[in-house]
Amino acid sequence: SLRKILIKGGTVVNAHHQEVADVYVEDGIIVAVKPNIRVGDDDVTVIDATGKFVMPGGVDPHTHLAMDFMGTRTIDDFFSGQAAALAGGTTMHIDFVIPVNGSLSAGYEAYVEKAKLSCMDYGFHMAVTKWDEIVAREMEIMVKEKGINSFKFFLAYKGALMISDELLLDGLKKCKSLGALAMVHAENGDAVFEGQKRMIELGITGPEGHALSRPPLLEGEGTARAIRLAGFVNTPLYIVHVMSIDAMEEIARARKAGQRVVGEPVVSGLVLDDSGLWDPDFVTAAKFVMSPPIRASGHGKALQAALSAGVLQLVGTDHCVFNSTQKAMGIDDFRKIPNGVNGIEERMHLVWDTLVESGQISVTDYVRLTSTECARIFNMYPRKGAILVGSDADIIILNPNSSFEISASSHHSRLDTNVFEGRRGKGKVEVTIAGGRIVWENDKLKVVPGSGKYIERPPYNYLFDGIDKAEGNYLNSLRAPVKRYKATT
Ligand code: DUC
Ligand code: ZN
Ligand code: ZN
Ligand code: ZN
Repeated sequence: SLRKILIKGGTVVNAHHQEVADVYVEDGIIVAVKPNIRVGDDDVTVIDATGKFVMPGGVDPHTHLAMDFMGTRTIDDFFSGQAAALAGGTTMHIDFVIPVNGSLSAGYEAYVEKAKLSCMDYGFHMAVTKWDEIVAREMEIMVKEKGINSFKFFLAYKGALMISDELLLDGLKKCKSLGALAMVHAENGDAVFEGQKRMIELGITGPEGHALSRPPLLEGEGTARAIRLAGFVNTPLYIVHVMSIDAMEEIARARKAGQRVVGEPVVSGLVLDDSGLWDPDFVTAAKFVMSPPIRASGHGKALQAALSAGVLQLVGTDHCVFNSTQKAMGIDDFRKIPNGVNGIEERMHLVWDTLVESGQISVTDYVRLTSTECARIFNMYPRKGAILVGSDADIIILNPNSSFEISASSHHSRLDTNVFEGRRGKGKVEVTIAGGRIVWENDKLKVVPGSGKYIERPPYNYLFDGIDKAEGNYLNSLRAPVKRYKATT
């Protein structure tokens, strides 16, 4: 029989519009959105959403589940990480496939295996960490056959994932020819390496050395360089984890000049500051280590303002979690602390409390920043990111009068710490519906490994529309070569 859910009386919110309406779901698809829906059957699950917001489930553009990194593996896999996501109102994420010895197809196969545990829908981005004819050909296969339309290039992690400007240019050109979106981790890896050495020489071996070794100016440099090289190739660019004013201002400048650049802050960068890195307790300090680093107070506020002003377009998490014992790999040397913090479970609550509850953005903006814009950019809209007839039934019900509190003792991730420990706020996700199933209700999870689907993302991105004819395009300002005549005597 059909799985039927009727959500009554809530305020249905999309990125463009909100109104009081009912939402009716059959077998994982939204089949009606209008006031006063009546369904005759008695096998319908009815949920009263009066006084609450009914919104598209969160879509997290940036996660690392079951990733092998810095000599260990993240402790949230595709099951535990997604279960945590669902408990926090996120119903889909896009994870980064890391190549195996530079091979994209080997990386892809490994992630297909890892994702078999999935309990919600997911997509893949692909990292590109070396360059040759095989990699170029594999990129094409990923786009044309595997539903991956976004590739990430690391300007940091020297000696591991880092690429040269030459490779970046090759990658940008390849992305452009495939209609795929290029993404960058924008920090100057050579300078970071130098900064790390300097800290160790100064005897600063603790977690605070992490922040001191890679200051905002190196993120500004990486961001500016990537933006300018993307401008030179004339292809759109997506900057992941924008953590600093320095990077944000580069994005603002480029966007103002008409360049197609997207900036993604992450929830840790929006709401935290770097003071935790100076905590005298190593475990407490090490849990804040991620790259680019969480910045001094002031950066987060500026990133919030940039989001509300439209300079930045969507919020991710970079959820990439390591337990205290894993973080302790770097007890004598911050360079060995596995980089990463949590956020997949907390993003929807913290963005609501920080931006909506404080009055910085509207409820429709909230939906755009946490769901719709991600679905649009990565070509899943309106299947994802909308409460419309025909969309997937990935729906949350948020009670603006209820409150949340964050703690490692109650979260659903496998992580034994929480970078947002003790935070509380208004606005709680009371119900999560994923793929037409109620998976989170009354503070209880009902999740089934293997129930999540892979979402293919064909190579369309609206950021490419008319790009080669757009004004301000460097290539369009090229003029015909000067005709020169040989002197005759
Ligand atoms: N930064 C992190 O903190 N973790 C994973 C990779 C990255 O760039
Ligand atoms: Zn309407
Ligand atoms: Zn990164
Ligand atoms: Zn990341």
